[in-house]
Amino acid sequence: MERLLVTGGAGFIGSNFVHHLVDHTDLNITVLDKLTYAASQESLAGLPEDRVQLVVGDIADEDVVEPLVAAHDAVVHYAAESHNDNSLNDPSPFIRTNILGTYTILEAVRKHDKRLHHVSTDEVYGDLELDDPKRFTEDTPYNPSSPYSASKAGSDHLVRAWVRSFGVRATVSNCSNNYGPWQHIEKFIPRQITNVIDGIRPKLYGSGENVRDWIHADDHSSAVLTILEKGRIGETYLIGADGEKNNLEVVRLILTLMGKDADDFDHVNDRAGHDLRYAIESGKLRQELGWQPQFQDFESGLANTIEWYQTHEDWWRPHKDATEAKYAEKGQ
Ligand code: NAD
Ligand code: TDX
Repeated sequence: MERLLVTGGAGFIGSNFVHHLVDHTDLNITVLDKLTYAASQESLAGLPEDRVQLVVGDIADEDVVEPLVAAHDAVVHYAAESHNDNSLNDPSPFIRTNILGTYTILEAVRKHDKRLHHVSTDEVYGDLELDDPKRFTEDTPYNPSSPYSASKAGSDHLVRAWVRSFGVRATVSNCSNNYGPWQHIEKFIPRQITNVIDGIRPKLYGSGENVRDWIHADDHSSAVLTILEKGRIGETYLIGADGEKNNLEVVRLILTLMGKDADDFDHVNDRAGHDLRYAIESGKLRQELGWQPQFQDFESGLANTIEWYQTHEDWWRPHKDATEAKYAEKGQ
């Protein structure tokens, strides 16, 4: 494998993966990205031009996708509409990009017999009760709750069907909630960090008891590369780093790390259909493929992330007012 096509490589996690590839492989990388509101070309700045190329285009556009797939050895597919709250406001781009876009990629890899790794989310499994001792495994039945997670579930099913029906050489990974630098400030952790910087009280949906299983984006990237290199075709791997925390704990930690009173937050309107708890059992990936997360300590990973947002205000500031105005319309 010499040439890799990375869709959505200008987004939060895709760009982290491109940096990871530059540092840990000799691959030449083409990023295919539509540069939506969620993308950031700055996240790719400074990478070697002889190894990383950006093509601006839509994964649902067959005329763009097919020749690119033909010219590469494998595809790692990150491109998606990714934010649950946006999917509640307007599901249409989620259906188009996440379902039709994945279908377009699948038809191209089928035609040109290329290896595919499809990046997905633990949200396809729905949610767990707060007091349930179980975690998600590769055998958990699909039960998505939101338009976003349903569209990702649909994309996973398409990949599985193309493997079984057409012999497409694909793997799938379902990862838990990522945090780290370059995450759009619409998402929970960067929204609250930038609120505190601005002197705004962090905003917790509902009771704040909802649990997410946090993993640093660097660990997600190393897991995806491990699956690309060593994963068994047709298999699904769950990616997680034993990082379960409820939203209340995360907000209190952000406030404390930023030198504020831990109770200095507000409860706001809950998200419609808000999933209670996600939790990943990642034994298959660890035991079969030998992967281990590097960020074992959430508090220090979060402290680094806070520092990154404090020192990269130029990057997020232009998006802050519009992001908050959208939330304000819903009392969030
Ligand atoms: P993001 O929203 O930060 O980035 C998505 C990228 O995809 C952007 O650069 C955007 O421009 C691009 N894109 C969107 N529509 C496109 C289209 N039609 N054609 C080409 N490019 C398009 O998302 P993220 O948080 O980096 O998530 C990346 C992937 O990882 C997604 O598939 C998501 O479902 C999955 N995932 C995310 C998380 C998480 O916690 N953020 C967890 C598990 C899985
Ligand atoms: O202001 C907020 N207040 C709040 O309490 C926001 C933006 C969120 N929340 C809550 C909702 C969730 O319980 O925080 C939790 C995390 O919210 P998000 O950052 O929106 O993430 P989530 O909905 O859990 O989905 C994320 O993880 C799985 C990513 O956005 C998805 O792309 C990924 O698939």
